[in-house]
Amino acid sequence: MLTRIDHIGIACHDLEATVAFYQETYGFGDAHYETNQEQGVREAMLRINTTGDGAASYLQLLTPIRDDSPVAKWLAKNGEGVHHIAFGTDGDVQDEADGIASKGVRVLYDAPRNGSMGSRITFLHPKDCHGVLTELVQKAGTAPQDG
Ligand code: CMX
Ligand code: CO
Repeated sequence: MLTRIDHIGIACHDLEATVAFYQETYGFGDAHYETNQEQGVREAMLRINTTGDGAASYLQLLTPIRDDSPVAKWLAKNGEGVHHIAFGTDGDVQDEADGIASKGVRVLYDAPRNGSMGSRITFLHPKDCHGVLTELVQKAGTAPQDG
């Protein structure tokens, strides 16, 4: 089941300045910084609230580290702004993706890839989701093999 808004992904040019904006304007706390080579981004996760499924909701601020990354392409076309939304699963993310694919929505990856903070992620094509790039997230520690 999809049980939370895991995060909202926001593309930006200057990661530190954008983090500072969210902290100084809204009072959000420390950011978790990470580079995801495969996705071609450096990112900062700002936790907004915990959720009823034992996880949390975040803002994911993203800046590209390569010109050919999806976020670089999107920024060049659209400028800064909301890039994607991410729903969190309470179980196996591939099972969720398979269920959604069976309804005719294109899943972008054959198998889940690495996301923020040890999570496993996949994406749904925005053209099949009314214009919204949609990510599915299984947080670290919820894989069946992790108990
Ligand atoms: N939201 C909504 N629509 C989007 C979009 C987005 N983020 N990105 C692209 N599109 C639309 C474009 O506007 C375009 O529409 P039109 O044909 O009507 O102009 C269409 O999709 C094709 O766009 P494109 O610029 O040619 O881009 P690509 O097809 O090369 O790539 C996508 C699009 C979704 C397949 C690619 O961005 C992707 O693989 N995304 C998943 C990975 C990702 O985004 N990683 C970064 C985040 C990492 C993380 O969250 O951890
Ligand atoms: Co994301």
